[in-house]
Amino acid sequence: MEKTTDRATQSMIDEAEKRGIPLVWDRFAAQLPQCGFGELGLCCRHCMQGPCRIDPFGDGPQRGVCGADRDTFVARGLGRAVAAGTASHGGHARHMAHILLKSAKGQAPDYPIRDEAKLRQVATRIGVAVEGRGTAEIALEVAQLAMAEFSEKDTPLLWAATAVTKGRVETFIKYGVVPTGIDSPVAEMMHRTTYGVDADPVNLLLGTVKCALADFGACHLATDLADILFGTPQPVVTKANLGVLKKDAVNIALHGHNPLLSDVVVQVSEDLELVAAAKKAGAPAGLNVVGICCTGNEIMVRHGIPLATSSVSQETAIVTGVLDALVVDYQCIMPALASVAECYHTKLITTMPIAKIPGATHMEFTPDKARETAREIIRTAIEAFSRRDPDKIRIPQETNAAIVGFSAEAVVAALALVNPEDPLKPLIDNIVNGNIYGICLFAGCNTVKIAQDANYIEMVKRLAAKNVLILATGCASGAFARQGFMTQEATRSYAGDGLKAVLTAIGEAAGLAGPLPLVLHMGSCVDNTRAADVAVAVANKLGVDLDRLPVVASAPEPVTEKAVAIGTWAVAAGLPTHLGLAPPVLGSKTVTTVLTSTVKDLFGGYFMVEPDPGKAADLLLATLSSRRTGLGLSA
Ligand code: BF8
Ligand code: SF4
Repeated sequence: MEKTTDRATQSMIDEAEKRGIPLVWDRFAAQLPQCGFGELGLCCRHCMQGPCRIDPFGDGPQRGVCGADRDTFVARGLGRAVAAGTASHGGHARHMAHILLKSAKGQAPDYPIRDEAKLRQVATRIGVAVEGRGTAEIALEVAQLAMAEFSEKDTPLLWAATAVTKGRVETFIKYGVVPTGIDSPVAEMMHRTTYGVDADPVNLLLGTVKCALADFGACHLATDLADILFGTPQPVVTKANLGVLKKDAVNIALHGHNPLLSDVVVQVSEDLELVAAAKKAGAPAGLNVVGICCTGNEIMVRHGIPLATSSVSQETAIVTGVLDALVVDYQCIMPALASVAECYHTKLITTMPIAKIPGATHMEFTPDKARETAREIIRTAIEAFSRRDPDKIRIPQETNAAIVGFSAEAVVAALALVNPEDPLKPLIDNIVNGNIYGICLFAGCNTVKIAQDANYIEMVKRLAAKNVLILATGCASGAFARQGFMTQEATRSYAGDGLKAVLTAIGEAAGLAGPLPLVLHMGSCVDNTRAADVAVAVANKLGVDLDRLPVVASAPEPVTEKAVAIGTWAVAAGLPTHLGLAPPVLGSKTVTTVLTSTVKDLFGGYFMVEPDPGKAADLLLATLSSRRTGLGLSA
């Protein structure tokens, strides 16, 4: 099977094979055939009377030892996946809230408030008074409210309820899925899925939606607070793919999710003393900071830091032989990085107390010593540089330019250049007249089960040709950046005439001397809420709810439990959501039917699973067409 569509990644796979270094694809091959029970969601290990399995063909056992049936198995499994995803985004968000609180109290000098406008905007949205108040005072109240989101309250989660349409809130109340905390739905899901609690698949699925809406709140909170502390992304030109690593520089890759450490490393990497130290160590180009995965996206959209690679291909950054330090925080970090790093001089550095890896060096990050830790990390990288083995250097030359940094604010600002009085009007007019047929948000990962980027490339070409405006986050963004779809050339080559005209009008107004890029990079996975913000603004302006908009989502190469949580809130938000791989639910017809069809009657959104990217694009186009018809627009 083809492993990747990317030449640079392929050359690193070949190099690793030559050196006898196993990568993710080799470990996957060693797992085949994977367990059919697990694939279908038909195994349960929730108590010690198990593990239990249900025979998918109906010959063997149809119930676990306790009597749970296939529907309960599958619904419980999905619920726990969403709970894990929510716990991850919740952990990330809580971390941000702690630092904002410290910052507001003057206890975190390394974290000043960099975006006062965003602070005031968020404060106003969540009902904090801003008139006549100073930054620290507002920040303190916002941070206190943020902290309060994590425990159980008797009011809806602020960061969810204030960030969706009124209609959505009513729908969520109607079906009893309003989260009143970020952590409590996670705990509740663990409770209701333990031995002998909830056995009703539909009840479990509604609990899953509630948990996913807590995930939405957590993601939104993380994005808002990151913008307040580090700045709201604005368009910036940068590069992506392994060719951003430099032979003549000390290369430091930042990998994981939370910008708390990575942003500070970027700031400190400009320290002239450290740059001089790198040069003195024999690296004439000084320090070269690059990103991997969502931490990479965070610093890419805020500071234009180039993205080396992402997701499934993360190990290949080490195989270049020039990665001096690989600094990780948490989530989506393969433990295998340690064994690959062992074959090279690369220093793998873990930084979070909850995310250590055997074989890595742990340099604990604490907010009161952020800059100090960042300096120490950079010095460690400089030291490692001197141990490079020249025989092992193989840097692929491929890079693509990428125009990134399209926060909701940046999108509105760009539109305001076309119509200052009413920025959303040009977007809505063009949706109405069909120049923009609809909007598709690409999110999620790259998986070892699909040739890397293949689905993204095929789908984006088909959708853009039919004038669908493309937004992207997370490793979907990584794929499009690496493959050259975040360029003006991509717009010229692949956009349909209507879309091209709109992107060109906005790009020219923005002084880009040409169109906006074909794919708008909105940020990391928590930043999917930026896309939701745009959709909510459009819905409010049109006076319809989200479940009627010609907006769809797709995770064509999904991997993680976080992606399952995000997909679930997208569905609850009313978006038809495509997955390129089925999660482990196919063992239950009931659950599968609820997720792909019944849920539509409740929330308007639903899941579609289609592995073939061409067919998936057609499916999304047909969905957009029926949404358009529903609004009385030309299909
Ligand atoms: O949160 S897209 S592989 S890096 S889970 Fe992970 Fe998937 Fe990438 Fe970002 Ni999102
Ligand atoms: Fe088996 Fe029930 Fe225990 Fe699951 S909870 S392992 S189905 S006995």
